[in-house]
Amino acid sequence: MNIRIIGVPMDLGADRRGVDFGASAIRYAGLSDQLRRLGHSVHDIGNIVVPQPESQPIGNPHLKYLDPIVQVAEDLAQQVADALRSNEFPLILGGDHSIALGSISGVASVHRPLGVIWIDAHADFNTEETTPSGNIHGMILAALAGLGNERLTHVGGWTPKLNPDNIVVIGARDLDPGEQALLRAHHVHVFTMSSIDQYGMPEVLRQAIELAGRQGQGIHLSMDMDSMDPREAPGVGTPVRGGLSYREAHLAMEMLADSQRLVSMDVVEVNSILDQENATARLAVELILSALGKKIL
Ligand code: Z70
Ligand code: MN
Ligand code: MN
Ligand code: MN
Repeated sequence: MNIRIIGVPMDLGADRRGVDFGASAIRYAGLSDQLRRLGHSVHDIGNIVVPQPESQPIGNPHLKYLDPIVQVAEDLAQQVADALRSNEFPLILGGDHSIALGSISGVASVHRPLGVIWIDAHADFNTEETTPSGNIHGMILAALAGLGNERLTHVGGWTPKLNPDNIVVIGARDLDPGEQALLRAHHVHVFTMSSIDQYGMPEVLRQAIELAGRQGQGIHLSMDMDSMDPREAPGVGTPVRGGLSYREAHLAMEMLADSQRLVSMDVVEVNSILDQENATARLAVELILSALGKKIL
């Protein structure tokens, strides 16, 4: 496979500074070399330009840094669509989760309909009405489903990018009240940590691949590293106890690789200021390798 790596040093969508180093930290952990060792060809185009928060007005407190976030999303969407048209698999390194607005808008402009598997402690399904924080990284999945502020929903000039029936959230354990109501109203498939404990990761992934790819379409994987248990991934902006184990996450990646349905992937929320000896970035590399075909035997 030909892989195009796109870094997005974005931290305008979240409160904690430090996720903007995530892409560098993942590269430093040896991503390209190890992908090449797996037999892939790797084309790293470097980082997209993202404005620094200090240089930007916050704007509407319910939609903090809306203007620059939308601007980066437009730019990233073009880059991702260009990669796909050049027969390259887009691997996007965050940055906070607001970058998925651009990555998924770009993928969905080429692969329509598109399924999404969103592995996250959160569902990122708030709107400007329900957000408790005003942080746009908590609104991205809703925006891709066509809900919320028009500037967020209309990246690339069209909406919606996703049908909620092809959206699957895995690992959720921290949802806001208004967000829960929206997830229910729009019938998003959510496998909480309780579902994973009850049915086990193999059954959850089997159903997730079936639901996200019901019409035989491609699947985008959006991997928020805060889905992991904080013991495995201390370097995230919002650690939430009771997350995925190392083995559950690897199994999920391996089952996605086996499904041969992945068309693109992003890895977000690695916060290298809060990390311990780059452990979270190194874990991100291991998970990427499993998702892109690394086998034990
Ligand atoms: C909360 C909000 C969030 C990630 C935190 C948190 C959202 N639901 N997402 N960390 N990745 O502010 O909307
Ligand atoms: Mn936040
Ligand atoms: Mn997220
Ligand atoms: Mn999260």
